[in-house]
Amino acid sequence: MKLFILITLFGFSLTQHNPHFKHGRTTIVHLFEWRWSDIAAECERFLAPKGFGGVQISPPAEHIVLDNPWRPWYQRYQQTSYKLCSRSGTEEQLRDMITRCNNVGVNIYVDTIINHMAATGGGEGSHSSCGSWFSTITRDFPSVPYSAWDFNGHKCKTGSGEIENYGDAYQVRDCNLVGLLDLALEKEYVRGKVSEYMNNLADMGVAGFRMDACKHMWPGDLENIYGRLHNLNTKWFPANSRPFIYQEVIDLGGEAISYKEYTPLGRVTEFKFGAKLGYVFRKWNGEKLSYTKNWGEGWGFMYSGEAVVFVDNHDNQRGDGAGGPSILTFWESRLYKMATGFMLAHPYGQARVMSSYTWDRKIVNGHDQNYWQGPPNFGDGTTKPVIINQDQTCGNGWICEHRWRQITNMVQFRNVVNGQPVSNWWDNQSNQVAFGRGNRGFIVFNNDDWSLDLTLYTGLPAGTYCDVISGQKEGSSCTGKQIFVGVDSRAHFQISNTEEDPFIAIHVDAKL
Ligand code: AAO
Repeated sequence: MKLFILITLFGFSLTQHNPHFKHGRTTIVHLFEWRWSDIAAECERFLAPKGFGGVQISPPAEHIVLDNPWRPWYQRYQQTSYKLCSRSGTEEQLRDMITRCNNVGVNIYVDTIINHMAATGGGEGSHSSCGSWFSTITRDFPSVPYSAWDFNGHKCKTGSGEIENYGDAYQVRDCNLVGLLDLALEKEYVRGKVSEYMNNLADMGVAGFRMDACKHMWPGDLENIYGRLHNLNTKWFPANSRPFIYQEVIDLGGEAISYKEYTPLGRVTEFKFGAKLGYVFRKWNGEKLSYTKNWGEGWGFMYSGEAVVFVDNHDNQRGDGAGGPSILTFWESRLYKMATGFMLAHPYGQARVMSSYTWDRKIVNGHDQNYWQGPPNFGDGTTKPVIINQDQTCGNGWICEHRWRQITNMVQFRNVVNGQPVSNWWDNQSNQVAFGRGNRGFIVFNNDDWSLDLTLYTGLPAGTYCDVISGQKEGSSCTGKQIFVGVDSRAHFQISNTEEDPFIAIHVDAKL
């Protein structure tokens, strides 16, 4: 019996918690709404050389095309079939991207929508990305095919057919989420179709799946579907590798459904992480950076090995999908870089970096009127390519946070210190903190309104190190600050509160 429990715990479920990174890499970047051909190029020219572990891609399946509002990003969360042509490109381009990214050791994780199809208001016709006909009126999606039988209508007990109360687990799982036609995942036929879709992607070489809207699916249905998935393609992954599964469950507490129902099946998005981190760096609600001494489980987060963490995601960076006003985004770049630096320096959770595009932000009464705006496009709705400027930042409206030097270099920091515990913690009981990761790296933050000027024990071997925030190591010199670690492992740090980036990070791979 004990052996059986051990096998189920470690043999089956925990394998789906493993992202299968290569070459000691540690971090996922969400290239939100990028075209497949741009992602392929980015894997080769930037992500692999800089040490990114993988990319979360936007949903690749056929989706509705909406006119009102005009081509919103969220049309991709309303699928009309499992054909692989989307706003990001064709099936051939998708396959080419997966191959090229795998060939340089960068994994692909697919944003996967199996809870629902398009929404009730979607009408009928062929306004979908591969031109497939569908009807949300009669609930017909002949290109799958699904028909009315395959949806949950009858099971939902609310008058509107919608989720009306998040305190009722049955409504949340059996009714429509914002009008999205809810699939009957207990049906053998539906389970077969969604797993066929996922297996098609697994066979093409993806490393795993970001499972959308898991709160709205019964864990038993998910367990059944995950159990049908093929192992990863052995062209790029060791035999018997299970797909990495990370499930979107928004659990800030106070609802009927707990993240705990999902962690045995795969990892889960920890939404408390970004919300709390926002409070800490904004110094709202009396929060202080020094309170992060027990960051992680000590703050009521799920177990580190179960969590996927992020400062912001594609929903809450626009003010939706949980997190609230504390969420930091590229719009507040100074605090955002610090918060992302903190996430990447700290060992808690599987980190995901957001990479965004800009939109005409217009906040009225706390709501962004242009929440819906799709990626940079040519006016006819086709997505503009990502262009790379002289200074390695992106153009054409793409923000590319992952290319900001401070963030890229912290992704490398995380690789260099991987496996090392937090060590040599120091704080001033306010908003100045420092900590190391064993004898591999050390970071110092000053989020107070006064300067930091002191000598700290780093745990690092003696030598001259390049700060990877103000610059980096290039050849045999530093382009930014230099930090001298003495034979006693102590070093002097000076950070003015008025600096562009009031933090310093050093690691053994950036030693002269
Ligand atoms: C669009 C329109 C809708 C329209 C619909 C159909 O916006 O008005 O009815 O089309 O025509 C995306 C977009 C949606 C879009 C949809 C379909 O975000 O705007 O709808 O595509 O095109 C819930 C779910 C969660 C979901 C989140 C957005 O639980 O799974 O809503 N996220 C994923 C994706 C997302 C996508 C979908 C799912 C659908 O990441 O991009 O939608 O595929 C509470 C609950 C949460 C709930 C939020 C809703 O959160 O706990 O479970 O998330 O409410 O905002 C405090 C609370 C916190 C609460 C939060 C509310 O912080 O503590 O618990 O407030 O913000």
